[in-house]
Amino acid sequence: MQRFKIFFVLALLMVAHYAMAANDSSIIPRPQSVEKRKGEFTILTTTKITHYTSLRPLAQYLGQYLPLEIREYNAPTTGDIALVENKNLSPEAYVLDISGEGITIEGGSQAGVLYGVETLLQLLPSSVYGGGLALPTMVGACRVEDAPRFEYRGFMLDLSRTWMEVDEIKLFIERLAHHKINKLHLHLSDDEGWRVEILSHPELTKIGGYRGVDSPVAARYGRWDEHYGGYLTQDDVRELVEFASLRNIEIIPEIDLPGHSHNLARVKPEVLCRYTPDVSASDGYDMRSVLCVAKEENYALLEDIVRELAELFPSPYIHIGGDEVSTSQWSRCPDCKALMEREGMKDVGELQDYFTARMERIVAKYGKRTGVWNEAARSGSIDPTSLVYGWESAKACREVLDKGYTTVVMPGEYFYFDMRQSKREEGHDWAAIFDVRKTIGFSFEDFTLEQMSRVAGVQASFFSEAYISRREYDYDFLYYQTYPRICALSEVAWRGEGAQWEEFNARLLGAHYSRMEAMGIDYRMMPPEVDYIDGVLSAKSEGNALIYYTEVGSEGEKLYTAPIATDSPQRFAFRVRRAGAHSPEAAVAAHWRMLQPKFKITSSIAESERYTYAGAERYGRIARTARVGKEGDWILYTFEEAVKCRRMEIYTGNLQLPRYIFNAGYMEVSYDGVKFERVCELENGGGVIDNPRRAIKAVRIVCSESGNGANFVTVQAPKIYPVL
Ligand code: TNX
Repeated sequence: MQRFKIFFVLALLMVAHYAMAANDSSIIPRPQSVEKRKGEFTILTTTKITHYTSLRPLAQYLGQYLPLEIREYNAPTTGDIALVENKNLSPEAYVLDISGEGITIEGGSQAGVLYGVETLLQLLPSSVYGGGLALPTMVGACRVEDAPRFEYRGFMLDLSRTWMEVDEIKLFIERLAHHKINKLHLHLSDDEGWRVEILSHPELTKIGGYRGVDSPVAARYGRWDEHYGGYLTQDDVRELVEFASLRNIEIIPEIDLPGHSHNLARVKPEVLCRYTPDVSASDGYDMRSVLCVAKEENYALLEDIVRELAELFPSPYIHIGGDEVSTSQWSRCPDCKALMEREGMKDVGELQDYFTARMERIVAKYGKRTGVWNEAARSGSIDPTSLVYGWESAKACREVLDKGYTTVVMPGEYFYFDMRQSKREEGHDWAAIFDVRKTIGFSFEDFTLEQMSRVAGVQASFFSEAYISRREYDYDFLYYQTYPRICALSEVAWRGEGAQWEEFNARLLGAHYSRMEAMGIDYRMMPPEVDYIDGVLSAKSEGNALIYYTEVGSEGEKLYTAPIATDSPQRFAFRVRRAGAHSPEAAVAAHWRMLQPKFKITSSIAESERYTYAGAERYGRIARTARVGKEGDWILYTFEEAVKCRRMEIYTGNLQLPRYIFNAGYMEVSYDGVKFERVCELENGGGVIDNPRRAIKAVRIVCSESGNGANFVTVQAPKIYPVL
């Protein structure tokens, strides 16, 4: 019996060993060099973590994952995991040495040691991330020598549009650290919310931290029926800064100026340009969102803000925004015009340079440098020490690099993770529709050596206006959008180049999906491949993940176990699931077919001259009303011939983005064009009729709440799903 037990344990250990051997080629980001060696080290419950005095916090960090005794390092001893600083290495470089005798992690600084620790965690069974690692465990002998290509490896979170609780931000930071990201850019102000407490102006957060209902800040995206928001107190900021710093993540605060300042202007209307706005189409709502650059009081206010931010955030940078600044307000403002004359400016656009220069001086006064979005650097006249964030395109990045600016490369088409990942998923599409394959394919090959010498690094972002309305408090969507795209970001930022998709995907499937699962990340998976051949419908998934399917007209999801013989393949849709992760649906093309019957729009609101209702009637472009909706307003869709369908959706607002909508109201259906019956309340500006009992002749949506924070309503063509 005893012998059998020993055999069993040995067999288990061998299995563990082979599983591990697979792991060391699946590290993300891939280290510069991994040298495999013979043998392995066994981590026992009695193994100790020893550390240089200065590395105690890091030893404790490792201790959260590997609950071992922690001791100061004295001299090399066998059997320990030693954390050592080695000043011969560059600060973020590390050497991870695993032999039969023990594990040594040498780093050029605390940061380097952290990255050695992160790599070690990836070499262990993935359960280490969930705190569920059973000891003893073995790790194969090897020597990893590694250092990042870029000193800036960032991620941006937009807390303004969608608020996140401090504990959730911490969790997000922890997961970034596992991917060796070292900057967290916090977008702390925008039109929709002010998210950092400024003690000298508490109203910025007391009022500007919330929107909707009785707030002067009208909600523009979702959650109109709720006093929505939150903000970071200065104590929260200090806590986050400390938490992030242990994980080698620098937090860079951004206050987006002088555009994107609608929120600030609702709290302090005096920051706006001095002219009477035309509010006739907006139910009295003043929509101006750009600060007046001619008012001295504005610079005094901004100095108060900068002074406090400079004290709160140790980062050498304060990002002052500078994107998407409309000059229409400045060109109507007598003070701005007078300023232009005084300064001899010919073009109203020069006022942005003037503003940036003033802000640079303020920021410099408090010992910091400015970060700006690429538009602010276009003229080439801003401070040469500014850090420019190239977001519009790779070309825009190269342009600012050519002007001599140090640039963070983050073109939207690769790194904006608010972009939808395939045609029918949620999210923006202005930059591109892309998934992780595109991000991992990023390459600097179009950048010259000269340009490369000024690339600070790479960043990705999650802007959150499309997120707020549908998914607030639902962090799953945040992770679905950002992972595994962040894994690809990590690779590009650490190595300075992407990877072949097949090779990278093998790392994801081989180990990283499991790691993410243990971390608690509900990432997005690749959809299954669906085939319909000779009357048989089949689906195949990557890595043999379980496939589930739905069938139109039957409830719930079923596990797919074998190909389905059917004459109606269009009735089925498949998706992959694995722990909390899932893929979008996949189906044969006919599943997605939509009807486009002829219809007419009539409304109690006149149509916009430019975007007429006829545009939507042709299923072409979206149409607009000439003013915002008021209580009792309606829009009526009448079909030339009654439409038989399985589902009809009618939305106001932009496609994929509930902005410019009927804030609240209800939807009515008519089967004869005369009698209407109520079907539902509007949600996010629209309503849905599922399985109508007869052919639909007309649908009416009725507004029950005036205003939407804009001066028009967007009218879309109906979405009509055929009976399948
Ligand atoms: C552009 S990125 C913006 C943001 C939006 C984002 C949506 C940038 C500097 N401006 O205001 O949220 O697109 O993808």
